[in-house]
Amino acid sequence: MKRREFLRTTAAALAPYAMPAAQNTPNIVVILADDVGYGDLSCYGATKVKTPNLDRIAKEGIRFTDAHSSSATCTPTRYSLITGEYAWRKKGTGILPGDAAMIVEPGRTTIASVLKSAGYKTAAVGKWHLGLGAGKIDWNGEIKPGPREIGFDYSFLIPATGDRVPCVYVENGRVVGLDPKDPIAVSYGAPIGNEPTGKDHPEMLKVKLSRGHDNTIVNGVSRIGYMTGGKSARWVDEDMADTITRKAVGFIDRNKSGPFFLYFATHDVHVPRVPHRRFQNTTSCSIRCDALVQLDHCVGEVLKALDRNRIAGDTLILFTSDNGPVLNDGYDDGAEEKQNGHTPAGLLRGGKYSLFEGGTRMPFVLRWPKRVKPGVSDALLCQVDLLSSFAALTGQKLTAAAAPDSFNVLPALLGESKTGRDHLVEHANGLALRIGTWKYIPSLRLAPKKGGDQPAQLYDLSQDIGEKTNLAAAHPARVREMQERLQALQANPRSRP
Ligand code: NG6
Ligand code: CA
Repeated sequence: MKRREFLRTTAAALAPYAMPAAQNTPNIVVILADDVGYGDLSCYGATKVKTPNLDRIAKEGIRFTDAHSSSATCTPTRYSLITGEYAWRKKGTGILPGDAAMIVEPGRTTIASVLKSAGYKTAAVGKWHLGLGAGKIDWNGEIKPGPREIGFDYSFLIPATGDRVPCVYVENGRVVGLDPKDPIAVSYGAPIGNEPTGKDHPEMLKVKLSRGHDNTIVNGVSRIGYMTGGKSARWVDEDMADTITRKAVGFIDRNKSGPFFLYFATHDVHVPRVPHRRFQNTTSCSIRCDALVQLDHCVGEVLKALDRNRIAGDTLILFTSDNGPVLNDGYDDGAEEKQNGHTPAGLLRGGKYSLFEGGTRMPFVLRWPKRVKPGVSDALLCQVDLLSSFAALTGQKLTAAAAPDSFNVLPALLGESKTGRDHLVEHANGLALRIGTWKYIPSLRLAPKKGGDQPAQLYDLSQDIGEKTNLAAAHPARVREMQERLQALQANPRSRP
C-alpha cells in the first residue's frame, strides 16, 4: 500500500464519519487571482502576453468558458467562495478596509471546514480581504478570530489588499517579523504618526496616484489608510509574489502525503502593480502584463511542486480570478495607455465593478490528471458552487442551512456533464440574472452624473457575447419572467436545490 493510501485509510479509520474512497480525496489547490480578466491568458485568446503555465493547466485539463466569480469585486467574491452564500444576502460584505472585523462567522460551514472534516490539511495563503479579529484589532498580539476559526489549519496572509494598510504579513494569527519595541498602529480615520503621506509627498512615490491611495507611504508606494510602527515587518511589494508562492509551495511540500486543500490567493494583478525586477518591462503591454507574467510564473512554481512531489496526478488544481479587469484602479502606472492592443476582458463588455459579463465571467481552468479528461466546457458555473461540489466529491453531507447558494456542479467540474447551473445571480453595484444564455439587468435609477436612469436590459449571449444589442423591448414576457425570478431569488434566503 502506498504511503498516501495508508495515511488515508488510517485517517478514515480514525474518523468514522469521514470515509472517503482514495479516488474521491484528491489534493485540492484553488488559485484565486486578483483582477485578472477573461481575456488576460493566452489560453483565452490573449496574444500580447504569454501564460504558458496556465495554458498547461488548460491543455491538460478543462477550460471553462462560462464560469463566474460571484461578484465583480473582491470581498464579496471571496466571501461567497468560502461560505457558499451569495454575498449580497448579507450586509457588510462589500470591499473592506484593512482593519475590518472578520465577516465569516467562526464555526460556520466553509469550504475549508468541509474539507477538514473529510480529513484534509487545509491552508489559506495570500490575499485575505475578509477581515480579521472581532472588533478593534491589536496587530501586536494574537489576531483572532481568523482563518483557523473557519477551518484553515495554516494561514499566511496579506490581511486586506496590497493597497491597504497594514502592509505586513500575518502567519497563523501573528504579524511576521514584528519587533515588539516598534508596535504597529493602524487608522482608517484620522491620520496617525508622522510618516510621509502620498498626499503631501507625491515626489517620494514610485507609483503615481490617480485616485485615493494617498495616505501612509510604505516602500515608496502610498496606501489607503495610515500606519505607524512595524518597520521590520513591512512587506516589499517587489517580493510579495515570491514570498506568498514560497509559503504555498512549503505547505504542499509539508503535506505531500495528502490529502490537502490549499487556497492560494495571489495578489497579481491588483494595484499597486509592483512586480519583481526580473518581470518588469518584459512584455509589450504595460506593467499589468508584466504582473500577469509574474502570476503565471507563480502558478508554474505550484505545478513544479506537484511534479517534484509526484502528486500532480492526484491533485485537482483550479485557477480562477476574483473579478474582472481594471486598468487604472487609483494608481497611474501606465496600464491604461500601454495596452498595445491587449484586451483584458477579451470580447466581453465591462470589467471590475460591472454587471456586464466582463465583471464576473472569469478565466477558470481545472486539471486533475487521474480523473478529468482534457476539454473545453461551456457549462454555467460559479465559484460559490465549489463548496457543495467539493463536499459531494469527498462524501461530506451539508446541513440544510449551510452554503445556501452553493450548487453541486461536480459532474460539470469534472467534465462528466456539459450542464452546470440553470441560472446564476450576478452581482456588482446591483444584481443581474442569467438563465441559460439569457442575461437580464433590471432598470436602474441613477443620478445624472452617473449616466441617468438606465432601462432594463436583456441580452442573448449565445448570439451577442459582447452585450451590445438590448432585446428587452422585443421580449417583454421574458423580461417579466426574469424580473420575477430575480425578485424571488432575493426574497428566498437560499437558492441551493
Ligand atoms: C477601491 C480602490 C481600488 C481597489 C478596490 C478594491 C480607490 C480609489 N479605489 O476602493 O484601488 O483597492 O477598492 O479592489 O481607493 S478589490 O479587488 O479588492 O475589490
Ligand atoms: Ca479583485
